[in-house]
Amino acid sequence: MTVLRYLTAGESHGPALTVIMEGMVAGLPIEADDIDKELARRQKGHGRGGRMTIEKDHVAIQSGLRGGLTLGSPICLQVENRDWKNWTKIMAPHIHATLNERRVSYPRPGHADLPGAIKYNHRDMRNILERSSARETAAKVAAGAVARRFLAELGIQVCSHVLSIGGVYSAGLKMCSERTDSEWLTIAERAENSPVRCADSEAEALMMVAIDRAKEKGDSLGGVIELAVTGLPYGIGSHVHGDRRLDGRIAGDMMSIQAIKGVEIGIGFRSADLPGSKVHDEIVYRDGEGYRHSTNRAGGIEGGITNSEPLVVRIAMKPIPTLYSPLKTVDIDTHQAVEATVERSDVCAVPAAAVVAEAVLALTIADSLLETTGGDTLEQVKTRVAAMREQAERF
Ligand code: EPS
Repeated sequence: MTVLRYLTAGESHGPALTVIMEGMVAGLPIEADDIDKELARRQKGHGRGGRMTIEKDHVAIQSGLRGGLTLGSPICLQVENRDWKNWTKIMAPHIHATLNERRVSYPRPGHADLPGAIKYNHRDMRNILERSSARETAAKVAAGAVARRFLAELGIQVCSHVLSIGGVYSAGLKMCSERTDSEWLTIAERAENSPVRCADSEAEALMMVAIDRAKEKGDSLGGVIELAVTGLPYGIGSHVHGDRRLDGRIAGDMMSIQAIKGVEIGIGFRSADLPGSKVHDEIVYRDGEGYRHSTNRAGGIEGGITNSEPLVVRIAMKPIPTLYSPLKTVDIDTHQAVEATVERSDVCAVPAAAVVAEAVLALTIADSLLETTGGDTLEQVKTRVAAMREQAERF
């Protein structure tokens, strides 16, 4: 992040999650409701655990807005943890905390527990898991809601759907390289009403069965999420240096989300197996639209720069490491073999991760866009984006 920066703070069972965003333009209309809607979307999904019945995430806007408009100053957002009231003694920041209750000494394979504990020299791995927890993603979603609103003012939409869960794929959808802006939005709209955020009703039913089976077995499931950004002009990102390439920034930011293990842009890994003639998208000129492509295998980015086609990102989420039928591990007190700790968790959080990834993608795009356009007010950015669109049409 260069122009638009943000930092989150907060433990999963601490009092609240906080995010401070700096670099957002002045004059952007924001309501708490815009943010709460996104927080509610993140809480949904078949396969989520007990925590979601405790929380009803709601944002408290602490700074950066007046009269419903951003001021250009840092925006501070807070999401209270309702569960905090059950953890006040254990998670207390002062010296009288009851540290031995709920101490974690059996690290979970695949979790930050052990490497984090060794690195920070914590004999209680709760000191690691409280921060590595995906609860932090509520703060990312709150900040992302502001970025989304900013992009929407410029005619740019970020959307997603779940492509697979536990190896069950949505097979009934048109190839991602063939979809137009409006087809992406239709798929995302269908996904919005699905308990697994899946646009294919046959696959949806099978995904839900797979999640129920995993739950019965005490197991967990990952999956693949497809995201698209529509309405982008030519020219966001740059070829001139590696750290300005938009695809590089997206990949880094996607991999920074808890449990994300793979990222592809456009047809991604598949392009490695095909000849150039089946990979690159032919350029066409359409009156009123300007330069477009007959297909979109590149996923809307060439040379690190947006090319006005839908920007397509696919991410792989690993199964959550907390297993109710735990894997083998080692007790850090005795070095004896034991079964890993069971912390309350989700069987599958892929649908929620799609909402988180939308938020993070909105932040990445908003940052890169602001770097390209400059501007301190929404009106200045709107004028600049309109000029970029006009230049591409006239070119
Ligand atoms: C989550 C909150 C967490 C977990 C889950 C997601 O709350 P708790 O630990 O109290 O149940 O449900 O986090 C994880 C699976 C994880 O590994 O950290 C949330 O708000 O999304």
